[in-house]
Amino acid sequence: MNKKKIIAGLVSAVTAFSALGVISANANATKFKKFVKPYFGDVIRYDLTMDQVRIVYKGHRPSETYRRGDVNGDGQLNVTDIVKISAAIREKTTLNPKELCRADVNGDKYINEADFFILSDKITGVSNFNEPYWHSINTADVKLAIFE
Ligand SMILES: [Ca+2]
Ligand SMILES: [Ca+2]
Repeated sequence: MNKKKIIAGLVSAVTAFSALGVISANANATKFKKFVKPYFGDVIRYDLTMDQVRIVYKGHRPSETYRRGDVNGDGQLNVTDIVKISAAIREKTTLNPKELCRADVNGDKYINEADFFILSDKITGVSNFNEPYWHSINTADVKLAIFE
């Protein structure tokens, strides 16, 4: 996928997201206060490093390492991963345990629009995961609470 296509895809994802009112959710915070406890299967925890996420499982199952933000686990960071986060937030789909760990790009144990924007910025080269997050996010807008 070339950069133009990625950006075009991102623009359409962001447009779709805006159309559904998720981006402007600050004005409608109460609308997004529903918490969903996702199914985490055998996952005990996940640890973020600069560009990776390590998923730790119960028992003797070895831990696994993926690229941070690679929601679908194909080794690439692209618009497909953004769309999966967007769809999960809008409850168009659910994420499986591994996808949840890979989707929480800021490591705050929630999947929400912060992850969407941070991953968008990373993919388009606007910023890296370690840079301060500059979008205004109302944490009341959380959709998926993890490990609560
Ligand atoms: Ca991917
Ligand atoms: Ca998050």
